[in-house]
Amino acid sequence: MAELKRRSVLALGAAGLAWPALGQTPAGRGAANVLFICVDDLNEWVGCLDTQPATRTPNIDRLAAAGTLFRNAYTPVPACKPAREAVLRGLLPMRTGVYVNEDAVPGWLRARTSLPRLFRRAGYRSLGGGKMFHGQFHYAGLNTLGRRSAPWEEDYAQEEDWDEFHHFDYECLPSPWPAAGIGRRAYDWGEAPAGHPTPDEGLADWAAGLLRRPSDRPFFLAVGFYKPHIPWYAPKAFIDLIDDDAIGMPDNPPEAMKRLYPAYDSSIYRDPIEKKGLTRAAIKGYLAAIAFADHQIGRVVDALHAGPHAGNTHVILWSDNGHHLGEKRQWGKQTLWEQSTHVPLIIAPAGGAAGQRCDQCVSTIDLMRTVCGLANVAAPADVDGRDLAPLLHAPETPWRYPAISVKGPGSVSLRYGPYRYTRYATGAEELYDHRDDRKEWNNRAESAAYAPVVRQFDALFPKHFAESATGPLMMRLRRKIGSYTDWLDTALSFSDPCDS
Ligand SMILES: [Ca+2]
Repeated sequence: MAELKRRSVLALGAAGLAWPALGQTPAGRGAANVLFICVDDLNEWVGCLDTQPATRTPNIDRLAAAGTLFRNAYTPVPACKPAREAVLRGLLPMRTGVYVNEDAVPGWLRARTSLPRLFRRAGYRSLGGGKMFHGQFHYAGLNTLGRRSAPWEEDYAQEEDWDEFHHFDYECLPSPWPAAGIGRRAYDWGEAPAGHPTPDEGLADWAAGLLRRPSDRPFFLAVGFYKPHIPWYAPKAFIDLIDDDAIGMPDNPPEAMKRLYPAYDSSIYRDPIEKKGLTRAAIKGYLAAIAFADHQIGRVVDALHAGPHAGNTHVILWSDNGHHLGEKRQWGKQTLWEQSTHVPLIIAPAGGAAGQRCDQCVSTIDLMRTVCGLANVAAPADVDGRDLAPLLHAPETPWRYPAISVKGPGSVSLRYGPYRYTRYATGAEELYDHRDDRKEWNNRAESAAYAPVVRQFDALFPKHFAESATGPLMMRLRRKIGSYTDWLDTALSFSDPCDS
Protein backbone atom coordinates (compact mmCIF):
# COMPACT_ATOMS: atom_id res chain seq x y z
CA MET A 1 0.00 0.00 0.00
CA ALA A 2 2.79 2.40 0.93
CA GLU A 3 4.54 1.63 -2.35
CA LEU A 4 1.37 2.30 -4.31
CA LYS A 5 0.82 5.61 -2.54
CA ARG A 6 4.36 6.72 -3.23
CA ARG A 7 4.06 5.83 -6.90
CA SER A 8 0.78 7.69 -7.14
CA VAL A 9 2.26 10.89 -5.84
CA LEU A 10 5.25 10.54 -8.13
CA ALA A 11 3.00 9.86 -11.09
CA LEU A 12 1.12 13.07 -10.52
CA GLY A 13 4.29 15.03 -9.98
CA ALA A 14 5.92 13.52 -13.06
CA ALA A 15 2.91 14.49 -15.13
CA GLY A 16 4.83 17.71 -15.43
CA LEU A 17 4.73 21.25 -14.32
CA ALA A 18 3.36 22.35 -17.67
CA TRP A 19 -0.08 23.73 -17.05
CA PRO A 20 -2.79 22.99 -19.61
CA ALA A 21 -3.89 26.18 -21.28
CA LEU A 22 -7.06 27.02 -19.41
CA GLY A 23 -10.13 27.45 -21.54
CA GLN A 24 -8.77 25.39 -24.42
CA THR A 25 -9.87 21.91 -23.45
CA PRO A 26 -12.74 20.61 -25.57
CA ALA A 27 -15.57 19.28 -23.41
CA GLY A 28 -15.69 16.08 -25.40
CA ARG A 29 -13.80 12.83 -25.72
CA GLY A 30 -10.43 13.12 -24.04
CA ALA A 31 -11.38 16.06 -21.84
CA ALA A 32 -10.21 15.71 -18.26
CA ASN A 33 -12.66 14.36 -15.69
CA VAL A 34 -13.50 15.91 -12.36
CA LEU A 35 -13.41 14.08 -9.02
CA PHE A 36 -15.14 16.40 -6.57
CA ILE A 37 -14.85 15.18 -2.98
CA CYS A 38 -16.80 16.85 -0.19
CA VAL A 39 -16.15 15.86 3.42
CA ASP A 40 -18.90 16.75 5.88
CA ASP A 41 -17.90 18.84 8.92
CA LEU A 42 -14.17 18.29 8.48
CA ASN A 43 -12.51 21.16 10.31
CA GLU A 44 -8.91 22.33 9.98
CA TRP A 45 -7.62 19.21 11.76
CA VAL A 46 -5.83 17.63 8.82
CA GLY A 47 -2.15 16.78 9.06
CA CYS A 48 -1.13 19.08 6.21
CA LEU A 49 -2.60 22.11 8.03
CA ASP A 50 -0.64 21.28 11.19
CA THR A 51 -3.35 22.28 13.64
CA GLN A 52 -3.96 19.12 15.72
CA PRO A 53 -1.06 16.81 16.57
CA ALA A 54 -3.24 13.73 17.10
CA THR A 55 -5.05 13.81 13.77
CA ARG A 56 -4.33 11.03 11.27
CA THR A 57 -5.03 12.03 7.66
CA PRO A 58 -2.30 10.44 5.51
CA ASN A 59 -4.53 10.25 2.45
CA ILE A 60 -5.70 13.85 2.52
CA ASP A 61 -2.09 14.89 3.12
CA ARG A 62 -1.01 12.81 0.10
CA LEU A 63 -3.63 14.54 -2.04
CA ALA A 64 -2.40 17.93 -0.80
CA ALA A 65 1.14 16.94 -1.81
CA ALA A 66 -0.11 16.17 -5.31
CA GLY A 67 -1.73 19.56 -5.90
CA THR A 68 -2.29 22.93 -4.27
CA LEU A 69 -3.26 23.13 -0.61
CA PHE A 70 -5.13 26.34 0.22
CA ARG A 71 -4.09 26.91 3.81
CA ASN A 72 -6.52 29.77 4.39
CA ALA A 73 -9.78 28.60 2.83
CA TYR A 74 -13.12 29.53 4.38
CA THR A 75 -16.72 28.47 4.09
CA PRO A 76 -19.34 30.97 2.92
CA VAL A 77 -21.66 29.68 5.68
CA PRO A 78 -20.66 27.60 8.71
CA ALA A 79 -23.48 25.04 8.36
CA CYS A 80 -24.17 22.12 6.03
CA LYS A 81 -27.12 23.04 3.88
CA PRO A 82 -26.50 26.75 3.32
CA ALA A 83 -22.80 26.09 2.65
CA ARG A 84 -23.59 23.45 0.08
CA GLU A 85 -26.30 25.55 -1.57
CA ALA A 86 -23.84 28.44 -1.81
CA VAL A 87 -20.93 26.40 -3.14
CA LEU A 88 -22.88 24.18 -5.54
CA ARG A 89 -24.93 27.05 -6.99
CA GLY A 90 -22.29 29.76 -6.73
CA LEU A 91 -24.44 32.24 -4.83
CA LEU A 92 -23.81 33.73 -1.40
CA PRO A 93 -26.64 33.51 1.15
CA MET A 94 -27.36 37.23 1.15
CA ARG A 95 -28.52 36.74 -2.43
CA THR A 96 -30.51 33.55 -1.90
CA GLY A 97 -31.83 33.84 1.66
CA VAL A 98 -30.51 30.36 2.52
CA TYR A 99 -28.65 31.12 5.75
CA VAL A 100 -29.39 28.16 8.01
CA ASN A 101 -30.27 24.47 7.74
CA GLU A 102 -33.90 25.31 8.47
CA ASP A 103 -34.21 27.58 5.45
CA ALA A 104 -36.00 26.01 2.50
CA VAL A 105 -34.33 26.20 -0.90
CA PRO A 106 -36.59 28.50 -2.92
CA GLY A 107 -37.96 27.24 -6.22
CA TRP A 108 -36.13 29.84 -8.29
CA LEU A 109 -32.82 28.70 -6.80
CA ARG A 110 -33.47 25.03 -7.52
CA ALA A 111 -34.49 25.91 -11.06
CA ARG A 112 -31.41 28.05 -11.67
CA THR A 113 -28.53 25.63 -12.01
CA SER A 114 -25.88 23.78 -10.05
CA LEU A 115 -22.31 22.66 -10.54
CA PRO A 116 -23.24 19.08 -11.51
CA ARG A 117 -25.96 20.38 -13.83
CA LEU A 118 -23.52 22.67 -15.62
CA PHE A 119 -21.23 19.71 -16.28
CA ARG A 120 -24.12 17.52 -17.36
CA ARG A 121 -25.29 20.10 -19.85
CA ALA A 122 -21.74 20.43 -21.16
CA GLY A 123 -21.75 16.75 -22.08
CA TYR A 124 -20.09 15.21 -19.04
CA ARG A 125 -21.56 12.22 -17.21
CA SER A 126 -22.75 13.73 -13.98
CA LEU A 127 -22.41 11.17 -11.18
CA GLY A 128 -23.07 11.75 -7.51
CA GLY A 129 -23.10 9.77 -4.30
CA GLY A 130 -23.48 10.32 -0.56
CA LYS A 131 -24.16 13.71 1.00
CA MET A 132 -23.83 16.39 -1.61
CA PHE A 133 -26.54 19.05 -1.42
CA HIS A 134 -27.91 18.19 2.00
CA GLY A 135 -29.74 15.50 3.93
CA GLN A 136 -29.50 13.74 7.24
CA PHE A 137 -29.67 10.48 9.08
CA HIS A 138 -32.58 10.46 11.47
CA TYR A 139 -31.43 9.48 14.92
CA ALA A 140 -34.15 11.23 16.88
CA GLY A 141 -36.64 8.86 18.40
CA LEU A 142 -34.91 5.68 17.29
CA ASN A 143 -34.69 4.28 20.78
CA THR A 144 -38.45 4.34 21.12
CA LEU A 145 -38.75 2.20 18.01
CA GLY A 146 -36.04 -0.28 18.94
CA ARG A 147 -34.25 0.28 15.65
CA ARG A 148 -30.58 -0.46 15.22
CA SER A 149 -30.05 1.79 12.25
CA ALA A 150 -30.81 5.37 11.27
CA PRO A 151 -32.41 5.97 7.87
CA TRP A 152 -31.13 8.66 5.53
CA GLU A 153 -33.39 11.38 4.29
CA GLU A 154 -32.22 13.45 1.36
CA ASP A 155 -33.32 17.02 1.57
CA TYR A 156 -34.42 16.74 -2.03
CA ALA A 157 -33.13 15.21 -5.23
CA GLN A 158 -33.17 16.90 -8.59
CA GLU A 159 -33.09 14.66 -11.59
CA GLU A 160 -31.67 17.33 -13.85
CA ASP A 161 -28.48 17.50 -11.78
CA TRP A 162 -27.38 13.91 -12.20
CA ASP A 163 -27.16 11.09 -14.70
CA GLU A 164 -26.82 8.83 -11.66
CA PHE A 165 -27.07 9.55 -7.96
CA HIS A 166 -26.55 6.97 -5.22
CA HIS A 167 -27.70 7.19 -1.62
CA PHE A 168 -26.30 5.06 1.13
CA ASP A 169 -29.39 4.71 3.18
CA TYR A 170 -28.65 3.31 6.62
CA GLU A 171 -26.17 3.91 9.36
CA CYS A 172 -25.98 1.07 11.86
CA LEU A 173 -25.79 2.14 15.47
CA PRO A 174 -23.51 0.91 18.23
CA SER A 175 -24.88 -1.13 21.06
CA PRO A 176 -25.66 0.16 23.62
CA TRP A 177 -26.84 3.31 21.95
CA PRO A 178 -26.30 6.18 22.52
CA ALA A 179 -22.73 5.15 23.23
CA ALA A 180 -20.91 8.13 24.73
CA GLY A 181 -22.90 8.67 27.91
CA ILE A 182 -23.98 12.27 27.40
CA GLY A 183 -27.56 11.36 26.64
CA ARG A 184 -27.65 12.74 23.11
CA ARG A 185 -28.79 10.63 20.19
CA ALA A 186 -26.87 12.29 17.37
CA TYR A 187 -24.15 14.11 19.30
CA ASP A 188 -22.56 10.80 20.16
CA TRP A 189 -19.38 8.87 19.52
CA GLY A 190 -18.14 5.31 19.81
CA GLU A 191 -17.39 2.10 17.99
CA ALA A 192 -19.34 1.37 14.83
CA PRO A 193 -20.82 -2.13 14.93
CA ALA A 194 -18.65 -4.70 13.18
CA GLY A 195 -20.03 -6.63 10.25
CA HIS A 196 -22.12 -3.84 8.74
CA PRO A 197 -20.51 -1.64 6.09
CA THR A 198 -20.87 2.02 6.98
CA PRO A 199 -22.41 4.43 4.47
CA ASP A 200 -18.96 5.88 3.78
CA GLU A 201 -17.55 2.44 2.98
CA GLY A 202 -20.41 1.86 0.56
CA LEU A 203 -19.79 5.27 -0.98
CA ALA A 204 -16.07 4.62 -1.40
CA ASP A 205 -16.77 1.19 -2.95
CA TRP A 206 -19.14 2.78 -5.44
CA ALA A 207 -16.84 5.65 -6.39
CA ALA A 208 -13.77 3.40 -6.60
CA GLY A 209 -15.68 1.01 -8.86
CA LEU A 210 -16.52 3.83 -11.24
CA LEU A 211 -12.95 5.11 -11.27
CA ARG A 212 -11.56 1.69 -12.19
CA ARG A 213 -13.73 1.45 -15.31
CA PRO A 214 -13.31 3.21 -18.64
CA SER A 215 -15.90 5.85 -19.46
CA ASP A 216 -17.15 6.69 -22.93
CA ARG A 217 -17.49 10.33 -21.90
CA PRO A 218 -15.65 12.59 -19.48
CA PHE A 219 -17.32 12.57 -16.08
CA PHE A 220 -17.99 14.85 -13.14
CA LEU A 221 -17.98 12.57 -10.11
CA ALA A 222 -19.20 14.11 -6.85
CA VAL A 223 -18.44 12.02 -3.75
CA GLY A 224 -19.92 13.31 -0.49
CA PHE A 225 -18.50 11.64 2.62
CA TYR A 226 -20.77 11.61 5.68
CA LYS A 227 -18.07 11.56 8.34
CA PRO A 228 -16.77 13.29 10.37
CA HIS A 229 -20.25 14.73 10.86
CA ILE A 230 -21.83 13.60 14.12
CA PRO A 231 -22.34 10.96 15.37
CA TRP A 232 -18.67 10.03 15.44
CA TYR A 233 -18.99 6.27 15.00
CA ALA A 234 -15.92 4.61 13.57
CA PRO A 235 -14.58 1.06 13.41
CA LYS A 236 -12.34 0.20 16.36
CA ALA A 237 -9.16 0.25 14.27
CA PHE A 238 -9.59 3.98 13.66
CA ILE A 239 -10.32 4.75 17.29
CA ASP A 240 -7.14 2.86 18.18
CA LEU A 241 -5.15 5.03 15.73
CA ILE A 242 -5.66 8.12 17.87
CA ASP A 243 -3.06 8.67 20.59
CA ASP A 244 -4.90 10.09 23.62
CA ASP A 245 -1.77 11.70 24.98
CA ALA A 246 -1.05 13.54 21.71
CA ILE A 247 -4.47 15.22 21.51
CA GLY A 248 -4.27 18.99 21.37
CA MET A 249 -6.82 20.19 23.91
CA PRO A 250 -8.86 23.41 23.82
CA ASP A 251 -7.16 26.30 25.49
CA ASN A 252 -9.71 28.69 26.98
CA PRO A 253 -7.90 31.33 29.07
CA PRO A 254 -10.41 32.48 31.71
CA GLU A 255 -9.66 36.20 31.27
CA ALA A 256 -10.08 35.97 27.50
CA MET A 257 -13.27 33.94 27.91
CA LYS A 258 -14.72 36.74 30.04
CA ARG A 259 -14.14 39.25 27.25
CA LEU A 260 -15.64 37.05 24.55
CA TYR A 261 -18.74 38.39 22.85
CA PRO A 262 -21.55 35.96 23.81
CA ALA A 263 -22.71 35.36 20.27
CA TYR A 264 -23.47 31.66 20.45
CA ASP A 265 -24.75 29.00 22.78
CA SER A 266 -23.87 25.33 22.44
CA SER A 267 -24.59 24.52 26.06
CA ILE A 268 -26.84 21.55 25.26
CA TYR A 269 -23.73 19.68 24.14
CA ARG A 270 -21.14 21.57 26.15
CA ASP A 271 -22.62 21.01 29.56
CA PRO A 272 -22.87 17.21 29.50
CA ILE A 273 -19.47 16.84 27.80
CA GLU A 274 -17.55 19.21 30.04
CA LYS A 275 -19.34 18.42 33.31
CA LYS A 276 -18.71 14.70 32.84
CA GLY A 277 -15.06 15.33 31.99
CA LEU A 278 -15.47 13.92 28.50
CA THR A 279 -13.71 16.64 26.50
CA ARG A 280 -10.75 14.44 25.56
CA ALA A 281 -13.02 11.47 24.81
CA ALA A 282 -15.22 13.58 22.55
CA ILE A 283 -12.23 14.96 20.66
CA LYS A 284 -10.92 11.45 20.24
CA GLY A 285 -14.29 10.41 18.81
CA TYR A 286 -14.14 13.22 16.25
CA LEU A 287 -10.53 12.39 15.35
CA ALA A 288 -11.42 8.72 14.87
CA ALA A 289 -14.23 9.76 12.51
CA ILE A 290 -11.75 11.94 10.59
CA ALA A 291 -9.23 9.07 10.36
CA PHE A 292 -11.98 6.79 9.11
CA ALA A 293 -13.18 9.29 6.47
CA ASP A 294 -9.57 9.83 5.42
CA HIS A 295 -9.13 6.08 4.88
CA GLN A 296 -12.18 5.97 2.62
CA ILE A 297 -10.93 9.00 0.70
CA GLY A 298 -7.64 7.13 0.22
CA ARG A 299 -9.45 4.15 -1.26
CA VAL A 300 -11.13 6.43 -3.82
CA VAL A 301 -7.91 8.24 -4.71
CA ASP A 302 -6.02 4.92 -4.98
CA ALA A 303 -8.67 3.62 -7.38
CA LEU A 304 -8.25 6.75 -9.48
CA HIS A 305 -4.49 6.38 -9.62
CA ALA A 306 -4.64 2.67 -10.45
CA GLY A 307 -7.32 3.05 -13.12
CA PRO A 308 -7.68 4.40 -16.64
CA HIS A 309 -8.38 7.99 -15.54
CA ALA A 310 -5.12 8.59 -13.67
CA GLY A 311 -3.42 11.70 -15.01
CA ASN A 312 -6.60 12.87 -16.73
CA THR A 313 -8.73 13.88 -13.76
CA HIS A 314 -8.89 17.11 -11.80
CA VAL A 315 -9.25 16.29 -8.10
CA ILE A 316 -10.88 18.71 -5.67
CA LEU A 317 -11.34 18.10 -1.95
CA TRP A 318 -13.24 20.48 0.31
CA SER A 319 -15.25 20.52 3.50
CA ASP A 320 -18.53 22.37 3.92
CA ASN A 321 -17.72 23.84 7.36
CA GLY A 322 -15.39 23.61 10.32
CA HIS A 323 -16.23 22.50 13.86
CA HIS A 324 -15.40 23.57 17.40
CA LEU A 325 -14.31 20.85 19.80
CA GLY A 326 -14.46 22.92 22.97
CA GLU A 327 -12.53 25.97 21.72
CA LYS A 328 -14.25 29.02 23.19
CA ARG A 329 -16.37 26.38 24.95
CA GLN A 330 -18.26 25.76 21.71
CA TRP A 331 -19.18 22.26 20.60
CA GLY A 332 -20.37 22.47 17.02
CA LYS A 333 -20.21 24.75 14.04
CA GLN A 334 -22.32 27.78 13.16
CA THR A 335 -19.98 30.36 14.68
CA LEU A 336 -18.07 33.03 12.75
CA TRP A 337 -14.79 32.15 14.47
CA GLU A 338 -11.84 30.41 12.88
CA GLN A 339 -12.59 26.88 14.10
CA SER A 340 -16.01 26.91 12.47
CA THR A 341 -15.21 28.74 9.23
CA HIS A 342 -11.71 27.47 8.30
CA VAL A 343 -11.88 24.42 6.03
CA PRO A 344 -9.47 22.19 4.13
CA LEU A 345 -9.36 22.91 0.40
CA ILE A 346 -7.15 21.04 -2.04
CA ILE A 347 -7.16 21.40 -5.81
CA ALA A 348 -5.03 18.99 -7.83
CA PRO A 349 -5.62 19.74 -11.52
CA ALA A 350 -4.74 17.10 -14.10
CA GLY A 351 -1.22 18.01 -15.18
CA GLY A 352 -0.96 20.73 -12.53
CA ALA A 353 1.96 21.43 -10.26
CA ALA A 354 2.38 19.24 -7.18
CA GLY A 355 3.33 20.27 -3.67
CA GLN A 356 2.10 23.86 -3.78
CA ARG A 357 0.88 25.78 -0.75
CA CYS A 358 -1.22 28.91 -1.06
CA ASP A 359 -1.64 31.21 1.95
CA GLN A 360 -4.04 33.73 0.41
CA CYS A 361 -7.52 33.86 1.95
CA VAL A 362 -9.94 32.17 -0.43
CA SER A 363 -13.46 30.76 -0.15
CA THR A 364 -15.16 27.58 -1.25
CA ILE A 365 -17.66 29.91 -2.98
CA ASP A 366 -14.81 30.20 -5.51
CA LEU A 367 -15.21 26.54 -6.48
CA MET A 368 -17.90 26.99 -9.09
CA ARG A 369 -15.86 29.38 -11.22
CA THR A 370 -12.63 27.49 -10.53
CA VAL A 371 -13.86 23.99 -11.34
CA CYS A 372 -15.73 25.24 -14.40
CA GLY A 373 -12.58 27.09 -15.45
CA LEU A 374 -10.43 23.96 -15.14
CA ALA A 375 -12.80 22.05 -17.39
CA ASN A 376 -13.71 24.84 -19.81
CA VAL A 377 -17.36 24.60 -18.80
CA ALA A 378 -19.16 27.95 -18.85
CA ALA A 379 -20.35 29.19 -15.45
CA PRO A 380 -23.23 31.68 -15.26
CA ALA A 381 -21.85 35.20 -15.58
CA ASP A 382 -23.36 36.42 -12.32
CA VAL A 383 -22.14 33.76 -9.88
CA ASP A 384 -20.25 34.84 -6.76
CA GLY A 385 -16.69 33.81 -6.13
CA ARG A 386 -13.59 34.00 -8.28
CA ASP A 387 -11.65 31.63 -10.47
CA LEU A 388 -8.63 30.57 -8.42
CA ALA A 389 -6.64 29.68 -11.55
CA PRO A 390 -4.08 32.48 -11.00
CA LEU A 391 -3.30 31.01 -7.56
CA LEU A 392 -3.00 27.51 -9.02
CA HIS A 393 -0.45 28.87 -11.47
CA ALA A 394 1.40 30.99 -8.89
CA PRO A 395 0.27 30.64 -5.26
CA GLU A 396 1.98 33.91 -4.26
CA THR A 397 -0.16 35.97 -6.63
CA PRO A 398 -1.58 38.96 -4.74
CA TRP A 399 -5.22 38.22 -3.99
CA ARG A 400 -7.24 41.22 -2.99
CA TYR A 401 -10.55 39.62 -2.17
CA PRO A 402 -11.70 38.92 1.36
CA ALA A 403 -13.19 35.51 2.13
CA ILE A 404 -16.69 36.04 3.44
CA SER A 405 -18.58 33.87 5.92
CA VAL A 406 -22.23 34.63 6.65
CA LYS A 407 -24.19 33.60 9.71
CA GLY A 408 -27.47 35.37 9.00
CA PRO A 409 -28.79 38.71 7.76
CA GLY A 410 -26.37 41.35 9.06
CA SER A 411 -23.91 38.89 10.66
CA VAL A 412 -20.81 38.47 8.53
CA SER A 413 -17.13 37.70 8.99
CA LEU A 414 -14.42 38.77 6.54
CA ARG A 415 -10.96 37.17 6.40
CA TYR A 416 -8.28 39.06 4.56
CA GLY A 417 -4.54 38.95 5.06
CA PRO A 418 -3.87 38.39 8.77
CA TYR A 419 -7.24 39.79 9.85
CA ARG A 420 -10.67 38.53 10.71
CA TYR A 421 -13.30 41.24 10.95
CA THR A 422 -16.77 40.26 12.14
CA ARG A 423 -19.86 42.33 12.66
CA TYR A 424 -23.03 40.84 14.07
CA ALA A 425 -26.58 41.98 13.34
CA THR A 426 -26.56 43.51 16.83
CA GLY A 427 -23.77 45.88 15.74
CA ALA A 428 -21.10 44.17 17.87
CA GLU A 429 -17.72 44.03 16.17
CA GLU A 430 -14.64 41.83 16.41
CA LEU A 431 -11.23 42.27 14.83
CA TYR A 432 -8.57 39.62 15.26
CA ASP A 433 -4.98 39.78 14.06
CA HIS A 434 -3.74 36.30 13.26
CA ARG A 435 -0.08 37.37 13.31
CA ASP A 436 -0.09 37.09 17.09
CA ASP A 437 -3.59 35.80 17.80
CA ARG A 438 -4.44 32.79 15.66
CA LYS A 439 -6.88 31.51 18.27
CA GLU A 440 -8.78 34.81 18.21
CA TRP A 441 -8.73 35.83 21.85
CA ASN A 442 -7.80 39.49 21.58
CA ASN A 443 -10.54 41.61 20.01
CA ARG A 444 -8.90 44.73 18.53
CA ALA A 445 -12.05 46.30 17.10
CA GLU A 446 -11.90 49.09 19.68
CA SER A 447 -8.16 49.59 19.45
CA ALA A 448 -7.12 52.97 18.00
CA ALA A 449 -4.15 51.38 16.29
CA TYR A 450 -6.48 49.17 14.28
CA ALA A 451 -9.06 51.83 13.43
CA PRO A 452 -7.85 52.17 9.81
CA VAL A 453 -8.19 48.40 9.36
CA VAL A 454 -11.72 48.43 10.76
CA ARG A 455 -12.64 51.29 8.42
CA GLN A 456 -11.47 49.33 5.39
CA PHE A 457 -13.47 46.27 6.39
CA ASP A 458 -16.46 48.47 7.08
CA ALA A 459 -16.36 49.67 3.49
CA LEU A 460 -16.35 46.06 2.26
CA PHE A 461 -19.22 44.94 4.48
CA PRO A 462 -22.27 43.70 2.53
CA LYS A 463 -25.04 46.26 2.33
CA HIS A 464 -27.96 44.07 1.32
CA PHE A 465 -29.25 40.83 2.80
CA ALA A 466 -32.04 38.76 1.30
CA GLU A 467 -34.73 37.78 3.77
CA SER A 468 -34.51 34.26 5.11
CA ALA A 469 -35.77 31.97 2.36
CA THR A 470 -38.29 30.38 4.68
CA GLY A 471 -39.37 33.26 6.86
CA PRO A 472 -39.59 33.29 10.64
CA LEU A 473 -43.01 31.66 10.92
CA MET A 474 -42.18 28.76 8.63
CA MET A 475 -38.83 28.34 10.33
CA ARG A 476 -40.58 27.92 13.65
CA LEU A 477 -43.06 25.48 12.17
CA ARG A 478 -40.34 23.46 10.44
CA ARG A 479 -38.35 23.24 13.62
CA LYS A 480 -41.37 21.96 15.42
CA ILE A 481 -42.98 19.57 12.99
CA GLY A 482 -41.28 19.48 9.59
CA SER A 483 -38.46 17.06 9.29
CA TYR A 484 -39.40 15.00 12.34
CA THR A 485 -42.80 13.93 11.04
CA ASP A 486 -41.33 13.36 7.58
CA TRP A 487 -38.86 11.02 9.15
CA LEU A 488 -41.40 9.20 11.26
CA ASP A 489 -43.34 8.12 8.19
CA THR A 490 -40.18 6.80 6.62
CA ALA A 491 -38.87 5.08 9.69
CA LEU A 492 -41.99 3.11 10.36
CA SER A 493 -42.02 1.59 6.90
CA PHE A 494 -38.54 0.16 6.55
CA SER A 495 -37.25 -3.21 7.57
CA ASP A 496 -34.16 -2.60 9.64
CA PRO A 497 -31.07 -3.84 7.76
CA CYS A 498 -28.94 -3.66 10.89
CA ASP A 499 -31.27 -5.76 13.01
CA SER A 500 -29.22 -8.95 13.04
CA1 LIG B 1 -21.39 20.06 7.37
